[in-house]
Amino acid sequence: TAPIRLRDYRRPDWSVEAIELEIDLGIDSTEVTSRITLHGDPAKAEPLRLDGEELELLTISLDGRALNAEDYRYEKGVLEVSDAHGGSVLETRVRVQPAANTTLEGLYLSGSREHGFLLTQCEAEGFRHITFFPDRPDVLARFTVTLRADRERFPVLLAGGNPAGSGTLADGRHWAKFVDPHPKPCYLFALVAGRLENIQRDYLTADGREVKLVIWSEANVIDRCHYALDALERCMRWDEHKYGRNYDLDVFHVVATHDFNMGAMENKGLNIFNAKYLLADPDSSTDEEYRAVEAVVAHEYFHNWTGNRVTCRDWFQLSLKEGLTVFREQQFSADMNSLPLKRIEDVALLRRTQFPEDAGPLAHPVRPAEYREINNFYTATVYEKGSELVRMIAGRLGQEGFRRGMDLYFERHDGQAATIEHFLSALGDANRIDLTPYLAWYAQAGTPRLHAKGEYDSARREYTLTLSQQTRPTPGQPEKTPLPIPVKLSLFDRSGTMLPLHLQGDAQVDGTERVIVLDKPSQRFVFKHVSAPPVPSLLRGFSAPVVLECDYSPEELALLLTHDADGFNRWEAGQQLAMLAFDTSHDGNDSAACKAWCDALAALFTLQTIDDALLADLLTPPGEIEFADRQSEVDPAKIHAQRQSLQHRLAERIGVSDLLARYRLLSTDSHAQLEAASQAKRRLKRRVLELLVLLDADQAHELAAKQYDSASGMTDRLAALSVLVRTNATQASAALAHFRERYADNPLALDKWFTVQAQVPGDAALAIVQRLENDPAFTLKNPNRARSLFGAFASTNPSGFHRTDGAGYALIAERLAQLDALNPQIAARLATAFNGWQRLEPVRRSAARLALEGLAQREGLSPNLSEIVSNVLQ
Ligand code: HT7
Ligand code: ZN
Repeated sequence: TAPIRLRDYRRPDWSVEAIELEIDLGIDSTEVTSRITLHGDPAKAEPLRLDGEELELLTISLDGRALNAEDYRYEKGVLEVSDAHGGSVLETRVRVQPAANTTLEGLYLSGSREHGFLLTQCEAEGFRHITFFPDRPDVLARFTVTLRADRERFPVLLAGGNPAGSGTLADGRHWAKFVDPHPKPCYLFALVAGRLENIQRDYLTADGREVKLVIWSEANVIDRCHYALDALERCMRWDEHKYGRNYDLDVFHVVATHDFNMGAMENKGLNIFNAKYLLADPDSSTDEEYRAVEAVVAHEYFHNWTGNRVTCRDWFQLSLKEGLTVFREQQFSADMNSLPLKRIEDVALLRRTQFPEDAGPLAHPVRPAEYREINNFYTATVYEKGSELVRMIAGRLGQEGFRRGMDLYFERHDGQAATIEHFLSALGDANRIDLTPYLAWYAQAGTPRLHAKGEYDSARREYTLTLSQQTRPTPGQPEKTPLPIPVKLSLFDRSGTMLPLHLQGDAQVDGTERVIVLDKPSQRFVFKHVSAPPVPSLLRGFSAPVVLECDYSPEELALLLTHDADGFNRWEAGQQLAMLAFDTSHDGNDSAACKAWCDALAALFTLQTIDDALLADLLTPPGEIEFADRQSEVDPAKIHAQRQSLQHRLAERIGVSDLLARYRLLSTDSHAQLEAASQAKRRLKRRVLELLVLLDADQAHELAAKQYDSASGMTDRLAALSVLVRTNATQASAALAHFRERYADNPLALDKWFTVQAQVPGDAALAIVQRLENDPAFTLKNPNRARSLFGAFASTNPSGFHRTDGAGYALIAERLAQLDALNPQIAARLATAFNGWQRLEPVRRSAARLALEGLAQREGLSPNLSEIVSNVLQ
């Protein structure tokens, strides 16, 4: 298929003022009657063309007149109708088959035929699987929806908008009607029908609206929805306070399902969540999962303004809603928890997922110029890098300026389908600043390298910082332009004190931290009155999504690791130092960097003045994927071994007795509590155990087994299980068997059981995965379960997946083909695990190529999987 291009965008010839849907729900067969009131000028317009995929057309009429075969044509996903004009009402009746739909797009069944429920997923182009419509985000219509179904089988009927009546029908059936007063694109349509329980709460918005907040789930898990309801209330208040945004309907429904392709969906008034991001309880959720629930609830809620009230003109603008909403969620989570810890978590995620994407064959701009399958563009680049772009711009405007800009954005574009240009214009106009130079960030793929070189002139007491930037070519973009890169910085003296900054050209001293902007290939910045060679702390808080290259000495990095007041940069100095240690330690010889890293961390460990959670993060070197990202020829087994040896050095330097003493101290806490201090203790305790096992496996295994048995919450239990399983302890099998039985009826917990085993490092992993895929609880049909095993293996276990014999690749290629026949979206996403294969060492590289080429040649691959496989192979 030909790609769809941004530059070919045309306004729609036809729009839809209103749509009335009447849906007769059944598991095997559902009939959808749609009446759309058209708006358009047929004199100028192309004939009316509506999208519709695999719909069984039962009847069709225009302005009350049944159409004959010559009046319309339905083929290849398009319904063309000849005689429509502005004001025409087109009525169609179609049949769809929810139970047979394994793609989890459109209308489908979650759970079993007997007990499951029906639901929809329409973003990006799922509505065309339900009825005929111009399935594009710039067609906004008023939705009226009537649902009809058997009352016994489907006692709960929900759709987006406000409730507008319900009643009884003959033959045990009933109906419910919903009217959405806010025009919306069809990707925000949703319905849910089945046997569901709820918890609810009244909420009064700041502008005086009484809203019912209702969370729905299957009966057996409704008790695990309370945390999400609390989180929802928190984020609603926060959005009122921080952005002046109020909720705008009388009800807000949220529904949990175990069968979902992504994390959650922001359908207007009826959010639908992957249960993984809605359910939480201490017995089966880790601290990290609690935070994820809070974050995803907030993300979806924030979409009500950034995505729903102001939506996207076309799917190229996806980051307009996603990048901005990720940013808003990151701000919220930082406010609710800890700013530096959240920043560390987000930057680590960016480096693990987005940097490799930007450095390989799948690289694309935050606003792609073309796509074949839009579902393949819900990427780390659009989401995470997109958020970093908003953060840079927000930093440029300052807190008040950004709020002013956002207010203007909402004022100008409420009820519209907007573009990234609209967003930048509103932010810029509100602050009289030209933000158009930032558009280049949206258009250019690849991670810029920021090179920094400092020179000290003792005679003039000047420090000159030369910054330069370079972005490597990416597919289809051989040439790169310089971007505006805001660099937040401070200078430290050798005792670790921050220096006042006298930047040449500035009228006066500007504190001890400031932002300088590099917007040329190279620029010099001169700092005056500097009495001794300083240590620069650059890119503080990760002020731009770039790779910083700076020739720091180990001592300089150790100084920042010990003294930097910016928690993020402190962690960053440790990461850079660990990288240096990794690069310079060979054959068991400790380099100066390795020594400096271990010494600095051991000192911080002993001091006990640092927050437990931050200390846990400081004690964690970059992950294997991050190490691989810096190498031109990658040997994942070697990287794993080298990283292990680095951690071994650190453990030795701290010493068994200090580690043990700290472990015992941390074990005295009551572990089921959610308070930040308790969470921090659990995080550090896990890290200490992971270091201890490198020094004294037997003793650590005993402690882990005890921790597993006595754990009062999932965080401690899973940490212990993971240490036992990954280090092949004799106690592992008993713990695994216990876990398997204890959580037999809890799919989310069981997913963790699959994952922890799929992450066993090295060649042992493959046989484990092969055994587990034959477990009766394993199924490819459920995305969470498929991800918990194959996703964990292929995307998070490099030393397990990348075997020299290619058996990991062969297995995944085979399963991709099977998965593709069921659910192309999930198959395509899993296939991105092959990203970066071109940089593997030659033996693995040819094995990976063989597997990919074999997959590419298979008949009948979906457009989703074909696009990823062919792009990865480039
Ligand atoms: N906006 C939502 C995207 C989404 C999605 C996209 C493609 C296929 C299935 C999907 N489910 C949800 C999620 C979000 O970013 O909030
Ligand atoms: Zn989103």
